[in-house]
Amino acid sequence: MLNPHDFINTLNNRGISFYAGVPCSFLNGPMSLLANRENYVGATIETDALALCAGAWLAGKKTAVFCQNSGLGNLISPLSSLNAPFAIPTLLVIGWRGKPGDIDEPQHMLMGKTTQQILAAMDVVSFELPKTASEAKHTLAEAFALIEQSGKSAALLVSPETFEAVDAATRADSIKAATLGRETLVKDLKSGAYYPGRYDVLKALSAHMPENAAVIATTGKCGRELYSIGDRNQYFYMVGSMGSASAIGLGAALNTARPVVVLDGDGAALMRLGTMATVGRIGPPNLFHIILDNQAHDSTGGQPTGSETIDFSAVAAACGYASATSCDDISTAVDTLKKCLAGSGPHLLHIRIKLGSLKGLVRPKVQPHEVAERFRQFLKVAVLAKKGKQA
Ligand SMILES: Cc1ncc(C[n+]2csc(CCOP(=O)(O)OP(=O)(O)O)c2C)c(N)n1
Repeated sequence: MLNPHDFINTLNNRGISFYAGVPCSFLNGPMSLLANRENYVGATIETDALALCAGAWLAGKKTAVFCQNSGLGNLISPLSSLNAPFAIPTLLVIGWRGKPGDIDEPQHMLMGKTTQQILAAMDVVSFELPKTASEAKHTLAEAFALIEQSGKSAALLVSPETFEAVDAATRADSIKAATLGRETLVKDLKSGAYYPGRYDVLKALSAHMPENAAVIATTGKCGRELYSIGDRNQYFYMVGSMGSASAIGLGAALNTARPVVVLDGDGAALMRLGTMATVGRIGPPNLFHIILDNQAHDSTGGQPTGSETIDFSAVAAACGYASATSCDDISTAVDTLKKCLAGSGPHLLHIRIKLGSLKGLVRPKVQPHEVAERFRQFLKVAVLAKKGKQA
């Protein structure tokens, strides 16, 4: 396995002096180290990570983007229409989920199979990063030679267990350093030590979730915890497609008479903050958007999202949501759920939660296509009811 410190040092010695990225659990070691560097920007979406690096390159830096191949789609626009026409190179370090031959989750299989072809189609030469230091050194030399000679980008594809883990103390220091010294913009919230856990919040909300409500749970551990609390036909557990929960919720809410509850993460909400503008502008009365804010990408190892400076309620209000509430306790969250579902939305609830998830967390045993089908059946009944009322 590769030592994350040595890997970052090698990149620095090769002249890389600006980094940006969105986390991947396969890259947890080096990304935890980068999190506290001044020359690293944790972007909300891969598109921005690449564009940030393009800006830094124009300002004279050599750059590297760290991300997961599930975000490769988000790189296509800048790769094809920014990096290519302007001949702006970068080093892409990409966690290779769903690599052929590896056992991985269903949402990674198609992208895993096509990652190399997609990169090749974008004129990016990719290298598989070996797991031994001497071989990795050789591959890095090849990738850097290619970037220097061709002026094009190159990608290092990183398999699971390529990097050694960074010890917990170093990781905690990195995360603390990344968030240190920034005043929270969210008013009237208690110390982080008292924040409830996501599991407890979900348990309380699901206990008060009306039978007629459709619920969309964001990518990562949120859906897995909701499933662990109790599987229901009206629960849509997202896998992949990070950031899309609120748009899926909006599409559903506009086409059903049922209340639609979106359980979002802070990282996911920030990845597609623009969706809040669309929700506010269109104003579906039956949409209730909940952001469970642990200030981190908990599902990929707890890398900071930077949400401590974001007042999601103020954003929702500015976008035109009918109501917006921030809290850090379960009873306010439950009261807000009851009140909001009784009134006309769209509503936002922003709840601060602590980092961490249920021990031994399982994945839903029901397959994604089955989740979609039963959710569809659940919404269908209400679609008919809505049509009937309108007629
Ligand atoms: C486009 C894309 N980029 C990255 C990932 C990898 N990924 C999966 S879950 C996750 C973290 C989500 O963070 P957040 O929304 O804050 O929820 P939390 O994990 O804290 O519950 C990341 C980065 C992904 N699935 N898709």
